[in-house]
Amino acid sequence: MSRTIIVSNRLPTKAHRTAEGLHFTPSEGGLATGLGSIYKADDNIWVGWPGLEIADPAEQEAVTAELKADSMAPVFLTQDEIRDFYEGFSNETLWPTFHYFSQHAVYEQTYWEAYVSVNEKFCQAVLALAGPEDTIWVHDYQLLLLPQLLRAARPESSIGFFLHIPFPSHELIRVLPWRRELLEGMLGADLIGFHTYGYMRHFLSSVAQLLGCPSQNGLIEAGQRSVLVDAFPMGIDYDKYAQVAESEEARESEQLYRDALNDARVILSIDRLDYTKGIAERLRAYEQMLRLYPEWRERVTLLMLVVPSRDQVEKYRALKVEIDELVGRINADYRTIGWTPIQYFYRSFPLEHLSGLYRLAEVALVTPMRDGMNLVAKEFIASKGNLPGVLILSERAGAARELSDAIIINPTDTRQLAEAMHEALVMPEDEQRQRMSQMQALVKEYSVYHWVKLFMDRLAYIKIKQQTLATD
Ligand code: GDG
Repeated sequence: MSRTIIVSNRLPTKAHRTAEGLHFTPSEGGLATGLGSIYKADDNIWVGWPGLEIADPAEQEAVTAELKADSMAPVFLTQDEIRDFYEGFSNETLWPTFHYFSQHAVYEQTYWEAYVSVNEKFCQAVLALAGPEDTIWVHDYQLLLLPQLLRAARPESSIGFFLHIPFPSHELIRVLPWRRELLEGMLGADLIGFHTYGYMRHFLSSVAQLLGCPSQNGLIEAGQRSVLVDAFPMGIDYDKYAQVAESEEARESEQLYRDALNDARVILSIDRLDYTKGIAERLRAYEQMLRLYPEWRERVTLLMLVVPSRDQVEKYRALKVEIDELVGRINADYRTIGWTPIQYFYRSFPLEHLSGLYRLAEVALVTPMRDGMNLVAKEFIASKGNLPGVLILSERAGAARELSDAIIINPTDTRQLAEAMHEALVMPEDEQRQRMSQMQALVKEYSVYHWVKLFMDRLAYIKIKQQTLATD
């Protein structure tokens, strides 16, 4: 029987070390919940790193047994691999380059070597589990070499690859010293998926310009093989978010915040700590809004959650300091005895709590500089039910291609963003509801389940098509 093997850098569960030993909690994020629908079905397996160094062989064995019971297979990374492959090449080379922050990118041969060897390590882990009939679905920028490594070992296998971050213009890709190896690595897949047609076009042009591989209608001629490239905008588990928002816990936490904020209007901002998310720019725009429209002082609060992320990487530490200082200064300049302009939390919240905040907020600010998709925008919409609310969305988030009923802004245009906040706060309720229900219909229909099915159907289609092309 054929199975699906999902491979991503992180498993959908995270290991934590406490005085009592290791324990596991679910990872945050859409990938884990979305693919949860398929990886637990049948004999499917999820291969990935449990998010922590586990060096002791006896402990590794125990963890492997525990995760196996939950259809997961761990890949253990050493401290050096975590530093050079994960923090290094993945997060200091590829992440900034693919998000148009080339000025932050580090080009370091030892990082590259670790990236190659960890991709090989993942390859061995997958080969140990996957039979020739199994479908292998590789995820994201940490594993760009894996499709080709698997292809070399299993020429006939069904291999899919999905990139969760933007694919930038070939002008950025060509800057990378290892651009050829990275593109060839991806081309080992039968199907390569992106969130938007824009990313897909950039990929096709990189492959044409840098590898000389032509394509037609998304079908690339890569040597003897045909590789299909397509756009699959990722969705969320709509019903889950809609249900949690109706729960007792979500309503309680909504009320708790409403009372504590003295019924002020709430603008919500939720992100992982990342320079791509436009957090500092958003704060400056909020300050400008308070300056331009002083009538909102004492009547509106910016509720800002920043989830700690990659805090071993220097750029992230510097960003944290910048945000701390900006929040401190804006609060000091504008606060009154009964009002704090920005309520800032640097931590992760449980889902029910998050859901309460989605319910509470009248305006959600999703204003990244660059973002593959952005699931927070979709979660806000799914959580709103019949409540009004306005989404302010950056034109540089993948989600902007679908959510045209949001107020779409350019995140570097501080003035435009400040005006958009005011516009959102004064938008008539009828208009809010109309825009919201249109976005809800779309997010509900194109859920994560739909996304998985579409990808799997296309992968099955290209395998059949390859056979007909080969016999023609
Ligand atoms: C990458 C791409 C693409 C956040 N804070 C808490 C929490 N979250 C959850 C959100 C959401 C997820 O984390 C963040 O997803 P995003 O899509 O917004 O962003 P990335 O983490 O950068 O994800 C992105 C995505 O992959 C999928 O392809 O959309 O563009 O960068 O689900 O709800 N969850 C909990 N507590 C928090 O405090 N429980």
